[in-house]
Amino acid sequence: MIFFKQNTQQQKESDSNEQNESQSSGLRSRLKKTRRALGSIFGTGSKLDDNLVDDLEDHLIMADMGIDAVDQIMSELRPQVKSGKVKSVDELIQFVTNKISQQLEISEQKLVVEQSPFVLLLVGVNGVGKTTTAARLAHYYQSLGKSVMLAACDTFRAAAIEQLQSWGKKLDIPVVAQQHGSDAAAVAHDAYESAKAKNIDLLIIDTAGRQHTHSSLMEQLAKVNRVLQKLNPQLPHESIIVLDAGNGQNALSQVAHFNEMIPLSGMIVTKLDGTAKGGVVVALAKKYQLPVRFIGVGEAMQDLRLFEAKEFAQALLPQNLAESE
Ligand SMILES: Nc1nc2c(ncn2[C@@H]2O[C@H](COP(=O)(O)OP(=O)(O)OP(=O)(O)O)[C@@H](O)[C@H]2O)c(=O)[nH]1
Ligand SMILES: [Mg+2]
Repeated sequence: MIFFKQNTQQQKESDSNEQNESQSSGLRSRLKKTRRALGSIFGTGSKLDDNLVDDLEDHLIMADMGIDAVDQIMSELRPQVKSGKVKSVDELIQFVTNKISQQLEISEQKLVVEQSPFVLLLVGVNGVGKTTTAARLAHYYQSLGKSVMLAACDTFRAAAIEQLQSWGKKLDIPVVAQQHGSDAAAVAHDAYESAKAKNIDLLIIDTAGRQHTHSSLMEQLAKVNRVLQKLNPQLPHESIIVLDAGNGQNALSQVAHFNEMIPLSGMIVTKLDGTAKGGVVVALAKKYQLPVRFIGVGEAMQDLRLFEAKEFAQALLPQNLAESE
């Protein structure tokens, strides 16, 4: 049994529809690799029979949706097909889309940045998009009128500090940093003190990419967490694991490994534009029930988007036979 940090602010907000309206255009095109892979089973003139249902099951698994989620969908779908309640390919698509959406709903919880400074820690394995995500989050909250500060706690990889500083310059956001090789926990400490002194609303902490087998780096992460908690037991207010959708099922074990070191309160799934494994978001929601705070669907600043279950489910599957590509 895995226990996650409870974030008391995890209510859905009534304005989420409004925000999703502006971001929904384009999500379908960004998820087209996964949708094409799933849609490949629906050829022109394909009809609803046992073969098609079996094919669908295989393709949902290949999209990394995970056995548990797929089993649940199929166990509900098969009786509906048998009894004739689902009687066409289009109805099957609608049924499956709704089931996927229901499974994702638990993870549709918008991050509420309330306390000040609100401390958001980003963690994850190498190259998943943590630093880019830190910059995009900074930009997003800046555009909502929040003052933001970045903390360069990746003191491990060469040029990581400069990478964050360059984002800071572009966005006109202060970056707290020390030299390469310094103690990441000390940087986090200084950054929090500085954010407090400067009345910053949001402090985003970028950390080094690490594999769970790298015990000293994992221990360093636990230390960052401990040092923050000494400053204020509520810190960090949000600990987000950044996951590359292209890692498929491996993303699931990454969540478990990182959560052993620091209690996670949210996930961000990136690179959904570059993979046919977009179903992994469903597997993650099903297994961990953690909020998916944002999704990454491209390399541009605005390609970090709020996660909305229904919109995501509708983008994963062709929405009718005519549309299948
Ligand atoms: N296509 C695409 N690329 C992305 C997305 N998110 C991040 N990237 C790219 O992924 C690459 C790695 O991003 P970084 O932010 O440096 O990753 P990181 O996790 O900080 O890497 P380390 O610090 O080395 O562990 C960059 O080229 C980003 O532009 C996304 O949603 N889609
Ligand atoms: Mg980085």
